[in-house]
Amino acid sequence: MEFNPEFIEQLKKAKSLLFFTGAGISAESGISTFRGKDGLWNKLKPEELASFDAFMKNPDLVWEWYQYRKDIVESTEPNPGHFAIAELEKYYNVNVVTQNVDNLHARAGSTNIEELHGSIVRNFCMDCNAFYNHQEFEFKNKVPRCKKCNGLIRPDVVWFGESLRGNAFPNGEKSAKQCDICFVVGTSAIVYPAAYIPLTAKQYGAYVVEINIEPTEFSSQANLSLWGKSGEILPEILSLVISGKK
Ligand code: BV8
Ligand code: ZN
Repeated sequence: MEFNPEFIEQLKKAKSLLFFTGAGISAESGISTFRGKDGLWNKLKPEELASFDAFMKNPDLVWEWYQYRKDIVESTEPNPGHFAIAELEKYYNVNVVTQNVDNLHARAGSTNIEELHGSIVRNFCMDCNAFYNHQEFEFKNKVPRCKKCNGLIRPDVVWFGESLRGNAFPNGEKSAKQCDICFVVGTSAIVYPAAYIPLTAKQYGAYVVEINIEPTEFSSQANLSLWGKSGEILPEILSLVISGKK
């Protein structure tokens, strides 16, 4: 891929990069996206399963769905897109702010990661907040109970209508305000408040680069859109940097 001179110039003078990622960066790892043609949300409406009410109405069904997704996630590997971002830490101060719950950025070796919507490999008790991480539970289709208080155990993901937990969003905002280049990778950027992150980066003067296989609602906000698969484009950007054209 030929990169435009302005982008190469921006890469040369940049010190800190922000990668705001969505399901598209994990598509090449075999994890289906949400809104793509075989997307998760084509088969069912988000609020039907990814919401607190759905869990209260039928905890076993919601638990089984997350165990099914967790098994897929654990049987896949990060792809060259994830690895390129981790590798760029050798040349820049890199922050990853992701909507993905698949833990693949961490498995690829990225160190500064904010998981805005949590992680599918972590679980906690809804009553006493005891954590149950990376554990195999007896039944995949029966919601487990807390050993301490017998409360329901749920996946540590943010459901629709729930506010984001911990400092992931404020930390993400901070990185957005400080970055020189903000890469918006594999996301339709329509879920809020996550989608405020790249808008904040733009507002604070970052050079915004979208990487997607097709235009999105965010495309008009980007300084540059690179059309194609993130698992192919990100390694090319890495080799551009390594080949000293930095
Ligand atoms: C909340 C975890 C506060 C669970 C997820 C303001 C305006 C409008 C609506 C709202 C608003 N504020 C709040 C809302 C409601 C809602 C919302 O935003 N709804 C949307 C649908 C309009 N937001 C919330 O509910 C949030 N909470 O606001 O709470 C509050 C609290 C109390 C009372 C009032 C307010 C919580 C939202 C978090 C929900 N949890 N995930 C789980 O995973 O099960 S969201 C989930 O869906 C993902 O995390 C992600 O965020 C989103 C999916 O989006 P993408 O990742 O972008 O995936 P998508 O498939 O859409 O796109 C993939 C892209 O990749 C495509 O563009 C495709 O072309 C591209 N692609 C594909 N292959 C490749 C590729 N690109 C490159 N390479 C490839 N190979
Ligand atoms: Zn408990």
